[in-house]
Amino acid sequence: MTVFLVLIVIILFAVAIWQMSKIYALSKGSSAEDTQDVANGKDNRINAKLMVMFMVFLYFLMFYCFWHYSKFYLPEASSAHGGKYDNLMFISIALIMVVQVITQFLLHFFSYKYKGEKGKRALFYADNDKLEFIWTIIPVIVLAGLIIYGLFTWSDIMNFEEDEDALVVELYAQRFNWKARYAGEDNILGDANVRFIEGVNQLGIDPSDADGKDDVVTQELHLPVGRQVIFKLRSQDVLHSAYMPHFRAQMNVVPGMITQFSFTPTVTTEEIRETEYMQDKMRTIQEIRKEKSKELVAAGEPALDSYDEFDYYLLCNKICGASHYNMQMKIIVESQEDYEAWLETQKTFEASIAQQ
Ligand SMILES: [Cu+2]
Repeated sequence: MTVFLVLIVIILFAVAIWQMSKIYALSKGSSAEDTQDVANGKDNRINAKLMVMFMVFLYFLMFYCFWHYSKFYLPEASSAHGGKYDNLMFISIALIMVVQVITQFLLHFFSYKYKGEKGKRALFYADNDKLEFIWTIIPVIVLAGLIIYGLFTWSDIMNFEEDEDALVVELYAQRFNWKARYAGEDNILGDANVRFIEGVNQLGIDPSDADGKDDVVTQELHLPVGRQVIFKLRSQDVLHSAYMPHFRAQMNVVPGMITQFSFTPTVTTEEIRETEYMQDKMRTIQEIRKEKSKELVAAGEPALDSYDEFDYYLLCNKICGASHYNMQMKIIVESQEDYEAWLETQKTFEASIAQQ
């Protein structure tokens, strides 16, 4: 690979030198007859046609990408704010798309229409205030509108109001896993510091802080549907990023500080499994895995495990080291009752310290 890159650099360098020498020769002012470097009518016609072909290629590429990659779209958001986020994204893309289709056409079609021809001279046209005003004011209004709309959406999502019954959960990032800490009966997370990390106390909860005694540390993230969750994010080592794509949520996890994000889950794990989108997706994945298993078995290796049910996941979205790709935690959205029943089965911090 390195050899290949070095070769490309050398070739590009040689081309640059060659082109520069040509420019130098042209600048010496040799007469038009004794040089073949001045474009003639045929060259101009070829270049004009190439411009149009390039435009067609770009349009084709655009449609192909939409058609081919649209199957990778995320399903409808599973959080209350997700729809606003998706709207902003959709409007921005639609706008960019319309503008680029028009400007690409103008750029390439004009290069074709006004190609160099013998005897054709450019019209000297100094300026036109009205035209300049129009093509300045329209982008100003459209862009300002888009930016203001984006800012409102951002502050709507980020500057949330705390519901009275909001659930406080800490997400703790470590190379290369996540842990969740529930605040317990009092709904207050106990103080924590990296200096308290010892034995089972992997999150460094302050043993002398009464608020921390009923805290519950878990390996899975269970969320009650329809209830606001406030995430407090902490990292033990390097920069991580808590990414929950189905809930349209992402927040950096920064060592030495607590960041936060809040959303209200609206679709349970059971419900999203039932959707047509997810059923289709699972069928496709199973087919791919079946093919892959056949290949593996043919090569004398064990087949892949079966993969039957979709689950939400919390992923790390900052490259934090060798096993970054596998840094994930299962999220289960369920009814308030199921959530409480599950939490009952988990040990409090006090109990796990006593057991140690
Ligand atoms: Cu990470």
